[in-house]
Amino acid sequence: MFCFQCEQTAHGTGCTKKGVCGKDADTAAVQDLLIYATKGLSQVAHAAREQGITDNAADRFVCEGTFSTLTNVNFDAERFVPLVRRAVELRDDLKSRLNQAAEGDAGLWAKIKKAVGLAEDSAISFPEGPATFQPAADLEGMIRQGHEHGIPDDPEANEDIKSLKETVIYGLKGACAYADHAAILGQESEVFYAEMHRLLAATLRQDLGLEDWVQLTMDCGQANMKAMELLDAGNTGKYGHPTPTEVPLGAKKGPAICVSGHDLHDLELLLKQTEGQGIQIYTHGEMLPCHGYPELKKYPHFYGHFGTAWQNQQQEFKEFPGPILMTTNCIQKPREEYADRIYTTGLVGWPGTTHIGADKDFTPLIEKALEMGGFPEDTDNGSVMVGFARNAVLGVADKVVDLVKRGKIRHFFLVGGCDGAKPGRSYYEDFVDQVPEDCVVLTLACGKFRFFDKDLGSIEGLPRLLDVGQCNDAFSAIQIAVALAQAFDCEVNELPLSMVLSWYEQKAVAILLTLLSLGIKDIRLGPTLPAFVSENVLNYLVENFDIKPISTPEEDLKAILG
Ligand code: FS2
Ligand code: SF4
Repeated sequence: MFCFQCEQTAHGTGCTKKGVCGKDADTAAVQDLLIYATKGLSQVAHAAREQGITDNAADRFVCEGTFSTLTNVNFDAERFVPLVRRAVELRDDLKSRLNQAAEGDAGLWAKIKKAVGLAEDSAISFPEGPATFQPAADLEGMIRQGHEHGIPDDPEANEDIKSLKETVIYGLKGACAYADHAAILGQESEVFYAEMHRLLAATLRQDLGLEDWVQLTMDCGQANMKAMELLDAGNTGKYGHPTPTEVPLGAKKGPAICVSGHDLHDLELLLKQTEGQGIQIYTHGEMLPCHGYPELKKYPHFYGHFGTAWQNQQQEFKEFPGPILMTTNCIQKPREEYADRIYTTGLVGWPGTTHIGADKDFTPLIEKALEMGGFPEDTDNGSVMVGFARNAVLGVADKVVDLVKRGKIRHFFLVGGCDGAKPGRSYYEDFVDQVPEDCVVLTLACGKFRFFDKDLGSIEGLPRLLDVGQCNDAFSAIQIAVALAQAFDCEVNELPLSMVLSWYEQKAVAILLTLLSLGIKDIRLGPTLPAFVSENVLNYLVENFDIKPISTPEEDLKAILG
């Protein structure tokens, strides 16, 4: 196996025997095979779209398939077998529709060849490879095939093009994850699907140069902006705009269920199914911001938040006296102490763990919660505030602008992103500790758990620590920045705002590409830089976007506040 898609990759270069995340070589191989098959599907889907032939099942499938291969989502090799088969089935269906269309249009194949980068006089219709590949009959066979289609399958290619291709693939994985969540909430976009297929199909082309790849990387950032916008519309359209909300960190006596991941729809279904049963629902990790949504917080048994970031779950879940539902990443290998009460749903998987299927019948969790009895007594562990997404912050925009103009707020810092286990990540907590009192910290994603329960006080009633939401709420943070730039009649890059970001998995890659595609400069990124970024690509980013690795909180604050 070879995988270097996330920040904790072995030795900072690549996992080769087993993933640091727990992914084994067999699962890595079938994930690689699924990506390979999905590229073939997108190659055909892109060509078909150019001729006005679309297939929503193929669109949705590419989102789900790529999302399944994100870090810490699905570790169950068996679950990839039907996915690989489905990719090929959808691909062949689109091919036969193209064949039918060509019967009445003699010039059609010339157009199709152009769309997939083949010469007009080519003897074949699609390049050999994933557009023609046939899957093996069983998992063992697919694992063998997967070993042939891993990442370094292009030894002749230019290092920088390889680097940008992988960047686009990882960015797309993140964007597809958001698009999948959005589609579940009824928000889809032809514009996004067209870009998704075009970009994935482009990763198979041999005729594109470095400049093309730089552009495709920016296009990927824009596609992710669209995906985050769709998800924002899905979340706020269905559950209302988040409002500032106090969330208890303690416990209420009685049966309890803990929900982790990112999926608001799963949470809503669970809240409905547990109504009136005396069970309290707790969020974990990236589900914390759900407490701010009016249509979720209206449930009286949606109680509080348990634990911190995903990488602490093996310690923390042992202590939770009830079942745990994983709706998306980030799942880690369940420890024996709680292996019989952790459940997966949606695209998440861990071998041997009970999976709640598409019927979303949470009865096994409800029965488990009632059987276990939950917390023996009420406990008070303080609280945190959530719900400072764009609507809430822009609702007090006049006040914010006034505070800046009067010199009461000197600077804004967006400190957030994905968390991880490396010790160097204490930088973010130390950074927030040292932010001067006349500055405001906006935060989002699971990186916030390094400092989410700190009391930073307020500036004339405006809290100094504002939780914007989940990682996808980077969309909200961008809207806040754009609105502030309008209020100050300046560019976003001229605002007294600095972004100090942490990355871990591919959603963070997608968000970074979005920020770059919007022209945002001077981002500080840590704890280390991605292994898949080549030296020349890094130099390009530094020269054109002034992107910087984090140094120390002291030095970075001094440099920013000058
Ligand atoms: Fe955190 Fe994990 Fe949110 Fe990432 S809970 S690292 O998937 O998407 O961010
Ligand atoms: Fe390694 Fe990350 Fe890939 Fe897991 S997802 S195998 S930790 S690079």
